Amino acid sequence: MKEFNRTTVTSALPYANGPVHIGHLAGVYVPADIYVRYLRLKGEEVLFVGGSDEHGVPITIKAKKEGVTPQDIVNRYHTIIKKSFEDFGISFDVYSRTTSPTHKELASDIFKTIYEKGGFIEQSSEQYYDEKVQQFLADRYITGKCPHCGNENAYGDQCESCGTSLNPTDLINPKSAISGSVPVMRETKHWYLPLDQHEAWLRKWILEDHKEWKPNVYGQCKSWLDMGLQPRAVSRDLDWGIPVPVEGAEGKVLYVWFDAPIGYISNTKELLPDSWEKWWKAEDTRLLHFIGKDNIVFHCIVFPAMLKAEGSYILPENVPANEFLNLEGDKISTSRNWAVWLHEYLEDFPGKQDVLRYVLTANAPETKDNDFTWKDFQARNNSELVAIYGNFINRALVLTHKFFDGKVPALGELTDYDKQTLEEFVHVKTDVEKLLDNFRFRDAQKEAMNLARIGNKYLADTEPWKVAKTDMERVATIMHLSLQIAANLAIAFEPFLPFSSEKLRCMLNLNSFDWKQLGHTNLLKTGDQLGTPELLFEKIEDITIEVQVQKLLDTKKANEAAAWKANSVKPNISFEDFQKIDIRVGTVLDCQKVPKADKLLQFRIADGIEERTILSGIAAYYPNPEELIGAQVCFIANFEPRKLRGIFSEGMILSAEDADGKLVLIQPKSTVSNGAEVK
Ligand code: B3M
Ligand code: ZN
Repeated sequence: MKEFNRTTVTSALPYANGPVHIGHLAGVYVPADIYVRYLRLKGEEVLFVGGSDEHGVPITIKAKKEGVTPQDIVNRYHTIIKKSFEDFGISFDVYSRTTSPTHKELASDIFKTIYEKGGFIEQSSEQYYDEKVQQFLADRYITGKCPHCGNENAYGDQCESCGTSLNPTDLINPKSAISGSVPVMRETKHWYLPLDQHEAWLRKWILEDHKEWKPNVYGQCKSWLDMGLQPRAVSRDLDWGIPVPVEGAEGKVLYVWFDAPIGYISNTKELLPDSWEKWWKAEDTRLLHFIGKDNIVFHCIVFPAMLKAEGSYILPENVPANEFLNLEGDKISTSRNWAVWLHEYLEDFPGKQDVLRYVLTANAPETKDNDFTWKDFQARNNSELVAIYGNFINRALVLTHKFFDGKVPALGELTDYDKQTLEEFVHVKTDVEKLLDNFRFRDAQKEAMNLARIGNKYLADTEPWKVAKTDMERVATIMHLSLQIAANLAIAFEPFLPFSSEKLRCMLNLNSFDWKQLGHTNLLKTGDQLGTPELLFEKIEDITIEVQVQKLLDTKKANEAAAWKANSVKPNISFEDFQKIDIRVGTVLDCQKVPKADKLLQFRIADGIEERTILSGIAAYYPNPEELIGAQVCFIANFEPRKLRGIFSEGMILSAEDADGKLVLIQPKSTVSNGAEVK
């Protein structure tokens, strides 16, 4: 076993192209924060690094859509994200960004070092190029028809309709999303990290030396390694990013996944310009990456290969990646607005950061994807935080104020039941520790809650409010022990529920506490004066939850409507195409049902020259067809005549179809002459 003297904890750098939601918090930031707070309480040397990931194509696409610069976009979201993390008590030592000068310089330097050591290979390949705007096209900037499902708006990297991963060359009729023109193939040169050359040491390092990694992480690495590693391009033809710092690389930037993980290091350097290296280069530093499962390959294979190629950095000791959190049974999605956004949560539940932290940890997607539901949120708040933890603390404090003027009463003789209770709770420290050391945060939090359960049961069983009528000495002992348990709870819950622990610390008038004290019964001294009791948690009513559920239902409705609209938009046509259709106005001379065809109406139309018959499938929506006589309608005059039910139909009458399938005739608002052209 290696000996470590300090720990560098990183948590994935969120893309600064949108706010953060509960999925981010549950998968990465809350677990990382719990772990860091735990180490700090133990008095260990620890550094918690975060920051925003501000490069990459999606940011440029968003900027283009809004007509602003990518820098505007990242400035906006960096501020929002940073504030959300502060609001939720994610206790970063530094939260910076990958557009900082320190980062640009360090990422550049690391690239140069690897380059000079011969750690890259250069390769040319053919890629789509937009001649109109003279630019190579990132995969996301190419759209076309999906070869699998026929969706006309698939992207060069993925079809969002059927979910298939694509290469730009898979698309049928590819088009540049920038100019709309048809892209051409053009040769371009890029730098590749030859992962194949790193495969041997990576295999040993992960598969043999790190068998202790979580099964989901280890398993994913193993399957990547077993498939065989390929060289990966670390540069892109793009104008947003860090320029590739070698000659002949004009117009090329570092691939976002090359520069982003270096952000961990540069943010450390920005915070500690003189001592950053010990956090990244000293052999007695333990490096941990907290991430979501989609980032595993980058943190376990690509980034370590980069660091190894550079030569002077340590490698991660562990990468406790989580699976995903779903929301009410559906995948969280930024583009579909299917999320609980942290800034919105705080508007609706001010001061209730710990409730969300608690629920997200209780449901943490540690070993498999998990689901967040508002009902569960309410239940955990009301029947765990309020009914167990909050209730115990409230009773312990209120009774002490009532019977002993808020002073810690003296401990008398212990009964067997007291001793039994004490025995139960001295384990807590070891139990919680063991779980936290293994990144099992949900079970660790459960143990902390068990401590509150013990306290609650102790008060319920000993009933000091009854004993007070006969034996105040006994009440003193009960309250003394209860207060010690309360003080233990403040410590045990600090990593999980920092706001509540701080509140409790004030109520107990404790100066400070540390992890070592956990499991002891001398945290408060007889005669100590307590602070004013306040409620730690409050009940959440049904109506509050219904509002949240309704909000999601509204989102779902809006999404369905949007999908309906998007699906029905056909590929563009030219003006010439449009001119081929001859749409005219005519007056209905006669209109009746077609016998034995319940959908069809037979129209006799005055078309400006003569009369014609047209059949239309709208009978269901016009139950009294004779009422249409005299009305004007629009019809396609050059629609190929065809026979329906033995009747010759010469044209097509236009109607609009509503979201529910209902058809409504298209009619001019005021009378025009028959035969008038619609254009
Ligand atoms: N920004 C991806 C993500 O948010 C990426 C993580 C970078 S960590 C160096 O999923
Ligand atoms: Zn598809």
